[in-house]
Amino acid sequence: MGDKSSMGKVLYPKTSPHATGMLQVSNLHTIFWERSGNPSGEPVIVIHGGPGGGSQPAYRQYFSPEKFDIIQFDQRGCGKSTPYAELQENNTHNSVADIEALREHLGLDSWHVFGGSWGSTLALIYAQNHPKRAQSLILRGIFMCRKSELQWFYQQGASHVFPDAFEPYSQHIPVEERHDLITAYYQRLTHEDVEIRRAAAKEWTRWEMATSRLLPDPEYLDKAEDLDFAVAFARIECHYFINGIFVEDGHILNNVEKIKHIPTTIVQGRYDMVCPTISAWELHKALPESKLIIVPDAGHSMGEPSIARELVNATDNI
Ligand code: STX
Repeated sequence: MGDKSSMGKVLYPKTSPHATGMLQVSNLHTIFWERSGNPSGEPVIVIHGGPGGGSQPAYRQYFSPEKFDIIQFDQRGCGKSTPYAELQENNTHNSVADIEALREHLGLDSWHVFGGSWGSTLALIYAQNHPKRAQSLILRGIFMCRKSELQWFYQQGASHVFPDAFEPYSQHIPVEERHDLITAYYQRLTHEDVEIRRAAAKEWTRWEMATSRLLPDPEYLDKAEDLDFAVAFARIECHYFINGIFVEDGHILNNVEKIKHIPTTIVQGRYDMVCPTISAWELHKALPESKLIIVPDAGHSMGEPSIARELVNATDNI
């Protein structure tokens, strides 16, 4: 596909991790981490999306393997972290603490922080809590997880642009519950019947995959068919969202002063339906020294060539 060959030109070659590990972060949770690139390069922590999306081998390819010591991990309950899809003790505060625990475990003093979508949410909250630890922020598809953003994507807004993809997502829920789809999905994603959980996870995940790119990619849609991925992704996302990500609405902008001094680059696809450009714009306005790049021909995904090009450009020029 055209997409893939142009991604090949944009990204660094595939690499493998030179170290991996499991870090116990509580009595219940253990998180998977990996390290690739140059062990004495500039450290960068890659924060994945969802929450519940997991780390990906391709995320390494956004960084020069000579320049960077590339670290990624699976947040609680997803990827290779255990227990799988666990919601107990799984919240934003624990995730921030896990990033600190990993930094200390690896013996690093500070690092660059890279994250897209929910990865941008968590990167921002992490930096606000530990501003001395974040040398820079590279953020993509800004998601501040406010009620307005959740309403837009999971209830009404994106539905006006993608009514076809929205139909199976909304119709999975009986009419009398459709006024609050996040709550209706939460009930099903946490249901005792595994088949009910899996069916809901598939529709929830399909909706997000179908809307993540300017030009649809069938392979990306198949992620929703991978129920091991979909169950963790949908359950963990929905759990965080029904709890307002465990902070007050507007938390990131309310605390923006704390990160004003950190060099910040924001890469945002103009036609991002999952995390519309208004959030990137508001963040940029609140961080006047940040660099905002609005990519004219892209949606939400970092797998889109024009987004990838800007991200690689940003990491090359850190
Ligand atoms: N969730 C947005 C998000 O963080 C509202 C996200 N969307 N898709 C992903 O993450 C994956 C790429 C991890 C599947």
